[in-house]
Amino acid sequence: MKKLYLFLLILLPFISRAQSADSAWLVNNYIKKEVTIPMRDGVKLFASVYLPKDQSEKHPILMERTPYSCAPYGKDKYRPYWRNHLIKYCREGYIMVVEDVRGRWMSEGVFADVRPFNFNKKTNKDIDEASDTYDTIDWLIKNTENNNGNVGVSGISYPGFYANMASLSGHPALKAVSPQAPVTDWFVGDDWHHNGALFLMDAFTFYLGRGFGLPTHGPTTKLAKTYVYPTHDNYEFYLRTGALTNFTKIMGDSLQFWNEMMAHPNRDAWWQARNGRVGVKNVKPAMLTVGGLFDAEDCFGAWNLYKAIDKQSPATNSKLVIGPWYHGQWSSIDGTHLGNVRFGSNTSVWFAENIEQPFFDYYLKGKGNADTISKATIFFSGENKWHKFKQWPPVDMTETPIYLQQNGKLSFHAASTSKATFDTYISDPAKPVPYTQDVHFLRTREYMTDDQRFAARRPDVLVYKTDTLTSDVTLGGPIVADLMVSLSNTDADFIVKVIDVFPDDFSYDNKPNFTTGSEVNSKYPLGGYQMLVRGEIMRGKFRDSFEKPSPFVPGKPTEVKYTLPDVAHTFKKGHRIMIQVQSTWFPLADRNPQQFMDINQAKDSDFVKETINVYNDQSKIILPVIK
Ligand code: PG9
Repeated sequence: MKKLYLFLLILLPFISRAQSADSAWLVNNYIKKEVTIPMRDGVKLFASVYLPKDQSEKHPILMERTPYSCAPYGKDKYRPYWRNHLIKYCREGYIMVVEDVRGRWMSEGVFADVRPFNFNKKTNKDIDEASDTYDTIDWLIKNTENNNGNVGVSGISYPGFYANMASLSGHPALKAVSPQAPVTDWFVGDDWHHNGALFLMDAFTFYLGRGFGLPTHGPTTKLAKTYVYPTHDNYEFYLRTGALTNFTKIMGDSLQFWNEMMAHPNRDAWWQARNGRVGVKNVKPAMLTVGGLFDAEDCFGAWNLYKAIDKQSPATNSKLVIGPWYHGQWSSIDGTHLGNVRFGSNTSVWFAENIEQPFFDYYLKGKGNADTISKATIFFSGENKWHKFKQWPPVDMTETPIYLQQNGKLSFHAASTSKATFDTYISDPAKPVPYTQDVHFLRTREYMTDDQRFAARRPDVLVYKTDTLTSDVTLGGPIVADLMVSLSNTDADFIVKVIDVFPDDFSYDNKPNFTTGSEVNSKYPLGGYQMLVRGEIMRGKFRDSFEKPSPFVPGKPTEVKYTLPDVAHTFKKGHRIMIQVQSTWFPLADRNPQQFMDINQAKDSDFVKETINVYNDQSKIILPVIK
């Protein structure tokens, strides 16, 4: 890895020289205005508007609405568009707008996390993020010099949520929207919960670690105070702190959304109102939904918002791009690798130049032809190639079961035995299975492709693997885990991990090429690496219903079936497919007390060990195999 840093040191001056030239260019060719925009209910939202000095043609508007601040504030301070591909939009003459959403930073009003879409807006008092977008666009079109009347909205993650809401605004000037890793469903798959299990580290860090949720009193440019952690070993901190009620005590009453989450342990109307997949009907703008195969935050949102629009708004011109990216990596200058896993090219630069900018140039400037962008453009890791599809999942995808068999065998062929056999482990919440082998303060993004050998060696992780593959196996689509289990208690979590086992003599032939395009030829040995392709948790009590959880009957064989986010991966010939099954994934997910109860109200004394049986042959993983 030393050579890698050396390589970076050589490269960095070139990157920073280019960026300083771009920043000088931006300041010389753009002027910045700070405006307050009146919403229909009188609340004023604050926005920074970057206008090209060029008056030779009328320019489109590209907007981001964000809860993370349109900083820097002050009309002489410029947003660092030069740090990534957005500078290319400035070079193309776009009017760039960033707006603080209602109740955040310099905007007036009351903030609401993932504010529910208001299906029944009747008066000017009935507002939501869609109506705020409508009012913002209307004002910009009427008050921004030299605009060409076309508006685009783009945003990553929480701004991706606002982009999705923008697409429901109905404003005729809004021609193109790109929700990227959009926050879509915080109970089933994004950020805060996966299948009802709380993503503890992300939620606590976001709300208290970053002070996001702490109350502010009127427009401000200052971040609220943040929590001082007693240790930077996150496994230790979250285990030592214990039950969620202890975290709620630390939060105090200041964090409304944390308290609301704790008060809604099941997917009730409160959660459904905050589900960005509900109501994406009659979507007018062209849509480009973007996500990362290895996005630790909103991988679910990208795949499933696209599917929701396709299903609920079939007339919409809706396209999907999924690359081998961590959260937001597509907007970075380096899309060549994640952790130890290499992708063979700079996928971020390719996306920016061949998909995203042609998309907006076509719909906002009438330049080029976005019809050349396929319905679904998907990068397959493992083979490291982009593929284009007319639909997703692909028409030739076959749901193919692979069976968890005795002695750790994994086979596409069901065993003929009728004798019920099972594998057993003891799940101990006092010694949960770590989500990564390293010690960290914050959640890593590399865990999404990290080596899983640390887990495979634990007695509370079941491991199943195929023989060495004699030909490639390509997966494209959602994975379904279909386990037959029995418990000694009345609840448990299940984590299924789909893993690509590299051959013992595997090595990458080159190091990441970052942005120069020149490959540094050298070996990068990863013999026996167990690459996580997809992992997902299911809180067992929600196996039949997220609305009505139910206990397990101790000792009774019970089916736990759930969907893991889509994958696009080729297991190359000579590799093996591996499945790992475990019941803790810490501190990524909160621990299950392993008895049926409202986990948000559990006390430390409620956490008990549990014996878990997984039945061979009846347990299978349904893989989306593409012939
Ligand atoms: N996915 C991140 C997030 C969104 C909303 C709440 C908490 C986290 C993000 O990057 O915005």
